[in-house]
Amino acid sequence: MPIDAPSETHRAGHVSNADVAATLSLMADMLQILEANRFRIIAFQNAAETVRELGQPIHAIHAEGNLKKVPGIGAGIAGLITELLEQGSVAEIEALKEQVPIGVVEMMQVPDMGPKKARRLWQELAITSVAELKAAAEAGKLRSLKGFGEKSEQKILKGIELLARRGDGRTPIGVARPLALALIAGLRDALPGDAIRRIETAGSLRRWKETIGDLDILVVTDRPAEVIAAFGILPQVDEVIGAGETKTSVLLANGLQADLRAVEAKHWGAALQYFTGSKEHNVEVRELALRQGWSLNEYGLTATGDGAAPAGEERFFEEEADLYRFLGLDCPPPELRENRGEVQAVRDGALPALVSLADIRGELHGHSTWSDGTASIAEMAEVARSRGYAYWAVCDHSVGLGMVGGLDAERLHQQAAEIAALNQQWVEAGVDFRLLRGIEVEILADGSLGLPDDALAELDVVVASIHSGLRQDRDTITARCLKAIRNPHVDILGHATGRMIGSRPPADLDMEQVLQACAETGTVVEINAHPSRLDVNDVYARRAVELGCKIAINSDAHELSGMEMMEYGLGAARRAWLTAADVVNTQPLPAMRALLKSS
Ligand code: DGT
Ligand code: CA
Ligand code: CA
Ligand code: ZN
Repeated sequence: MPIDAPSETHRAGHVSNADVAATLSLMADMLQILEANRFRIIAFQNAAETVRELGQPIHAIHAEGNLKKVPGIGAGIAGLITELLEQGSVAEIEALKEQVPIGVVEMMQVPDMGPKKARRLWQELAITSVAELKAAAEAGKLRSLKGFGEKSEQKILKGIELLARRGDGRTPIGVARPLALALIAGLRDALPGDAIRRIETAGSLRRWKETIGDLDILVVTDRPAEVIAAFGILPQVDEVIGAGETKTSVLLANGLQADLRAVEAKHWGAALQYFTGSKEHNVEVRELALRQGWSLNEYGLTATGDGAAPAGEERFFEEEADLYRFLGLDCPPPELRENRGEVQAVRDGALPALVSLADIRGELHGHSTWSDGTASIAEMAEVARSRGYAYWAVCDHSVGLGMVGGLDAERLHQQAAEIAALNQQWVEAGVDFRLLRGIEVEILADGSLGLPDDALAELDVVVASIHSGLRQDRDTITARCLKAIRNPHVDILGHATGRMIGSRPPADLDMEQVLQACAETGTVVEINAHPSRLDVNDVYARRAVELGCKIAINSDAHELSGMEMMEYGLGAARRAWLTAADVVNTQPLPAMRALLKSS
């Protein structure tokens, strides 16, 4: 927060969505430790998640008087957010901080700790921080507490170590997904062919969230003991932290936890539904079920007696879709299950037909050895063709990007000759594939571009992006970006925020202004599919389309395997509710070209 905040309203503008979400989460945590009303706790948890993923600045929503219209934010929480935005703090939270030491809240982050244990350690042993907890466990002081023993002391120490090792505790999907697929393949290899009847990932991975807390794998087997034993000795597994008859939890070498659950075939539908989540989605579905007289859990439905079926009667589902159908709902794609309106849509039969890999006809951003790529244009084109694409835009870096030997106007001309020769071959051979001439032009510190307009004017596709000066202040970097968007030759805004998941925060852009400018000028917004970028993210992509923008999903490939990252971009696009019509590179070449601003 700036020290020289000029006015109350300006200062309020600097309370970010992340700040508000963190405050709401803190509130939920403190209420949990104080054993407050469960529904109040859930309300704060849900509101925190909603705010964290909002596509618009919350202070803008507040300024328009629309806080209470945000789904999941009731009058009470809206009042609290208002207080935070206007005063910079919330009286109720300040009062709670007097009651619960902040260190006790932090203790809840230790795996397996939870509010109940944290409360007891605080109340009964006067432990008020993670550091004190560690010291007490090392000194063997926890075992004096009823229900705690030497084993739980070791577990807590292990948990504290893990907490330090894994930072915020979440793993980028680009790391987690290959690990999950390797675990599943390894398990299949290790067991006789008929041991595993079904196996699938659930949880956030199945929903294609950009970061993964832990892996959830479900399996149908007649031999759970064998499967659980085999899972624990897979090469990726570092340590088994819990094994029961139908469930085991392991830690992988990188600190990621994986939970494997064996379920019966008749429970598969309900189990997959339950463990796919999200928790927020499940809460809504459970409520719908209850209204029809059924209580829903991970095994199936049980009649409450309030509906047509007699109390206690059970229903099981081999398929997830059967469960939804029984409740009169369409089965929502996992990517939508975030309680962002999908429950209403499945009730109304109004689910969108989400874009999928089969819709993708080409890519509009990728690199070759002409800049920092590792493969030639011809080699990259071969991969694009083998993926069934009809076009691939050669978009190497322009000059203006310090470290890379970027292209100037002269080298761009030389490159044009190589591209024309390749295209000529395909024309002659009657092959329906074309390379497009493009550039990834650098948006310089002042918003001018790395190449002059006349050089850009010759090209089929211009992607403009920022690679340096990402820490400019909000007004400067927003103005810089807007200037590039307003250039008539710029077709696509590349990886807009510049974030690297888990290592570099997004630039402090006013994304609402940026996306509005894209909509006004017809500039396509990129979802950069690389799993460490996923930029723009799902929330901004959805907002972009709401504002009238088109989207391009590009893998930004720098090597032959780079185009395989497309699936992560599709995950983000699907989480953004995008259909093929929202995405320019689902169109055949002439139609795609017509959608570009410079066409
Ligand atoms: P993560 O692991 O933090 O990336 O996120 P998830 O969604 O994979 O969450 P996780 O692993 O804690 O649980 C997997 C799913 O199990 C979750 O999405 C929904 C379901 N689930 C877990 N705990 C609860 C719960 O307390 N209530 C309900 N309704 N569902 C739950
Ligand atoms: Ca999980
Ligand atoms: Ca889990
Ligand atoms: Zn690039």
